[in-house]
Amino acid sequence: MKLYRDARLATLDGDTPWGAIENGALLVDGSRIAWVGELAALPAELAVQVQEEQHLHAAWVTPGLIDCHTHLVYGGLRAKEFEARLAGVSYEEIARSGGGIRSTVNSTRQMGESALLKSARRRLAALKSDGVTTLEIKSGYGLSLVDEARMLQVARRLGHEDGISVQTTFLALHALPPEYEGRADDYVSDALGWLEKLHEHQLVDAVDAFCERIAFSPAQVERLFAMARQLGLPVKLHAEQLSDQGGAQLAARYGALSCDHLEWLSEEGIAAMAAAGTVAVLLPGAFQFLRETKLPPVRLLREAGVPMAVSTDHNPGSSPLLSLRLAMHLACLHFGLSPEEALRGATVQAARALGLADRGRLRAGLRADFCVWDIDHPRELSYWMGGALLRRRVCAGLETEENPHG
Ligand code: DI6
Ligand code: FE
Repeated sequence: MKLYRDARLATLDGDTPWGAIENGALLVDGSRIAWVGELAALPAELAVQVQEEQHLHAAWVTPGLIDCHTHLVYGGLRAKEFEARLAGVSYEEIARSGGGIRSTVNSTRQMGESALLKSARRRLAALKSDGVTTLEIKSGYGLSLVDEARMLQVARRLGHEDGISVQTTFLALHALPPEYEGRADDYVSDALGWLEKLHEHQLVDAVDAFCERIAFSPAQVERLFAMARQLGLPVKLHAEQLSDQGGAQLAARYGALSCDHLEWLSEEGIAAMAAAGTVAVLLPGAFQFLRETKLPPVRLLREAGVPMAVSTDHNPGSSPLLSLRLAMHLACLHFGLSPEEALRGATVQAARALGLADRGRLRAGLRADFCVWDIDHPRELSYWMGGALLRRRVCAGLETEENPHG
């Protein structure tokens, strides 16, 4: 076993601030944490099993960061659209005139698996170099069986590479592709068939949809959720991002893992999420990049006891954000999270949003996913706007080499 010692641990376990442990040690057995605590308390029967010691010189250690909502795999960019928006055109106008998600669909359909893999891997490297050890990747820029399958294959392949764990999500109900213009219900019917096939090939860990005026109606989303339930797949929803569609209540009725965005979330939606144990995933990158002004009801969510996760929503149209730490910073600044809530949001609550019980904290028995940081206090993770703070990153017990800052 490998002992990481002389650490300051932000375990995020228990009720103490940050779950902090001074003079801490972390014992790793293969891919798992075998023991966490004050070094002086390490049981003798474990101490004799230590084969290797790493001194961390009082550096802070946190759980590995978890990015629970990304659209990392896609072709093309939307920087021109960004310019148009700066000149006054709205995101919804761009979407309605055939740009937006559809333009990314065009580019994605033209790219083969290896080109998609290469471009996504570059973006993934940025997220990893800032502490991400688990991320979710959605489909939703293919919008046909073969193109959605290719996106999910790429996500799976990234997940088989060392130093990262990937959860895949089927998001065919993201936008209506041009060949189905005026036939949204037929598209939904076809997408249900694709879901069955992709699930058979074990390409799908969860099911998501974009419930919005410019996307799919609650009734259409419900057909998808009913199929997901039949297949035993968990659901989540892009809900109340640009308007209140009652998506949160619908998702909660299906026991959704999470509802994401939530700027227009109603009090009924909050109550439904609280009752169902659904996580609220806050996406301040999209809020900022779209220059939204309507804030998600963070205070009410907090009062209702709804867990709040924080994620990048990385995508080319509404959140070209490649740092989960910067998302934490933006969640504090725009949405009023405390730095500790933001860190818990990108670890403990993000794990919950993915339905993963084996990570998100530093605790014996969980995966050995953790980060060693160049900081004097964990609040700095939400304070700095960028910077190279990560010293070491361990994923499933494996220390990966890609970080140049060590
Ligand atoms: N909401 C979003 O913010 C992203 N997808 C979604 O359903 C935007 C995706 C894009 O503009 O490409
Ligand atoms: Fe999204």
